[in-house]
Amino acid sequence: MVLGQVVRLHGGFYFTRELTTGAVHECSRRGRLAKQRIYVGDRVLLEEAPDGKFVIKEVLPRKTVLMRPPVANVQQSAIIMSVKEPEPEFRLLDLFLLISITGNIHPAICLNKIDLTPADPYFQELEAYRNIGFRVFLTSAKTGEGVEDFRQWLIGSVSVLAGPSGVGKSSLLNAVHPGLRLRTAQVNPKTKRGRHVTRTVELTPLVDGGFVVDTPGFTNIQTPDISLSVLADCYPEIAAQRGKCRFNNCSHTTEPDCMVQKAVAEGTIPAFRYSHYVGFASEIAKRERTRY
Ligand SMILES: Nc1nc2c(ncn2[C@@H]2O[C@H](COP(=O)(O)OP(=O)(O)OP(=O)(O)O)[C@@H](O)[C@H]2O)c(=O)[nH]1
Ligand SMILES: [Mg+2]
Ligand SMILES: [Zn+2]
Repeated sequence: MVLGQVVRLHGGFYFTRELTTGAVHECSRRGRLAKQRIYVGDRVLLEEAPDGKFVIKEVLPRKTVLMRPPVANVQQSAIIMSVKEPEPEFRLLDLFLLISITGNIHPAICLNKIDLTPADPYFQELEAYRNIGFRVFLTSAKTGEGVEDFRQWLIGSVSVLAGPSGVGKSSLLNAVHPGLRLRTAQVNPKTKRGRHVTRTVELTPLVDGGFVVDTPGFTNIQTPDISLSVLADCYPEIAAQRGKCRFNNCSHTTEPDCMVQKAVAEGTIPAFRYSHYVGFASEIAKRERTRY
């Protein structure tokens, strides 16, 4: 038996890298595993059949799982937005943050394409994220500005790059790791949106150590299936008010004597983040009402 990690799925095969030698094998799965899904990032036990073909015998327990796109065992996520073409969507950023935090995947934020326009128009939002403890990178895959900081952050970890199509995820990885040659394409000149260039999920080794997963851009993701109290805990600025509201089970939306609503009114909790919270909370409440 050999320990390996799935790096790519293609044509019904699982391309798997041996952890010791780094050799990549095209593997099929053992029949008994037919019902179990295998993700990129999964650690698996391989066996070489007498005919020289490799078979996945067992999928080892996952430390983390990201569902959209399906990737197992990532440690950190870079949520990429661009300052322009397309413009940043902070609701989507908050949703990606939520998915990361609830999945135990350490997030960071990256605003790319700063050569197109300075990040200044988003100064308040970026400060808000920094103030609650998120790492924020400002990069240009085109000029290389900020790329070195981002590269340092990737070293030694298994990271996933997420974000809408066209923000420059693949371009940024090409800048981080020259020679990677991931496919990129211009955004649609009319809509300023990406063209969904990256179609596959692939785990790529970095020269300095660590792995990174480029992903297809997407925007239609659902609010994770969590409770209202977990949602509040995913917002550091809301979690900081825990236990201070009049009601123990305060949802921080309409209740009286709510310290969160008070902090929003006073401006200590950013209104844009809070409005996304209210939106997510209402989706979660609706889901809970229709569950039984
Ligand atoms: N000016 C400028 N253009 C950039 C930058 N980064 C990426 N681009 C351009 O933006 C377009 C989209 O880049 P991609 O890297 O394909 O974007 P992506 O996020 O991987 O998109 P999908 O694979 O569709 O999800 C390309 O034309 C890139 O050259 C940047 O920092 N500055
Ligand atoms: Mg791409
Ligand atoms: Zn409250």
